[in-house]
Amino acid sequence: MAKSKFEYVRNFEADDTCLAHCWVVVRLDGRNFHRFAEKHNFAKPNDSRALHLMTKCAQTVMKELEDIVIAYGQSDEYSFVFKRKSNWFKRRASKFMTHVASQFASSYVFYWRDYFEDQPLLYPPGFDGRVIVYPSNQTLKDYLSWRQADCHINNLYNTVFWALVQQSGLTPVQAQERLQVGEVTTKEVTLPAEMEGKKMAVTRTRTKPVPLYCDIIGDAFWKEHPEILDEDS
Ligand code: DGT
Ligand code: MG
Ligand code: MG
Ligand code: MG
Ligand code: MG
Repeated sequence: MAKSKFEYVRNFEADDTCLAHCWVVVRLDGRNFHRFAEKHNFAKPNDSRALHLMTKCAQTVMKELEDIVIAYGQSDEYSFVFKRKSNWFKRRASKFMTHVASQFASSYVFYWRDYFEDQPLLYPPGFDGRVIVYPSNQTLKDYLSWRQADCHINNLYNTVFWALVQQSGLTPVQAQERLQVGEVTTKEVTLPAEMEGKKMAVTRTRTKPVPLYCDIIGDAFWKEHPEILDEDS
C-alpha cells in the first residue's frame, strides 16, 4: 500500500501495551454520582435499582467484550478483570479502558427505564476509567479484596451509623463511639443475604455471566471457582 508523507504522525502515538502475562483490571467509576444520586432520588445509603442497573451494565460489558473473567462492583464503580493471556487489541490499555467505559455508559442509559420505571433520567451520566495491571494471582485477589473491604467499610458503617442517628436518636458523636471497632481487618465474613450494596458478576462461560452476591475476600470463593484464575481458561 502506498504511504503518504503524513504517515510519520503515527509515530507520535504512545505505546500503552499492558505487560504480558499480567491480569489487566479496568475500573470504572461514576462521575460526580454524589450529585447524580441526589438528582435521581437514590435511596440512602443503598438504592437497589441503581445497584442492579450497574450489574446489568456489567453483564452487558462481559457479554459484548472479549476475555473478561470476573467483574466486581459496588456503589458507583465496577472493576473488570481481563484474563492474563488476553491479546484483545494487542493488550492496548486505551482500547480496554475505552471499550469498557463506553459500553457500560451506553448500557446504563439503554437499560435505565427497566430499573427506574418512575424516575426519568434527567441528564447523561458519565464514567471515568483506569487500567491497573497485576502480576500475580495474589495481587489480583488482594485488589478485589480491597474493593470489597471498601464496600463493607462504607456500607456497613454508614448503614448502622445512620440507623443509630435517625432511628435511635443518638448524636453523630455517640453513634461514632458506639461503632468504634479499631482497625478494619479483611478476614472471611459471612454476609447477611439482605445486605445490598455489594454485588459481583462472575462468568464461567463466554455467553452467560451470572450475578453472585457473596464474599470474595476469603478463600472459599476462589476454591469454589478455580476456573476464574485458571491459566489456560
Ligand atoms: P467522582 O467519582 O470523583 O466523580 O465523584 P462521586 O461523587 O461519584 O464520588 P465517589 O465515586 O467517591 O462516591 C460515590 C457517590 O455515589 C457517593 O456520594 C454516594 C453515591 N452513591 C453510590 N451509590 C449510591 C446509592 O445506592 N445510594 C445513594 N444515595 N448514593 C449512592
Ligand atoms: Mg471518586
Ligand atoms: Mg464516582
Ligand atoms: Mg465511587
Ligand atoms: Mg474503527
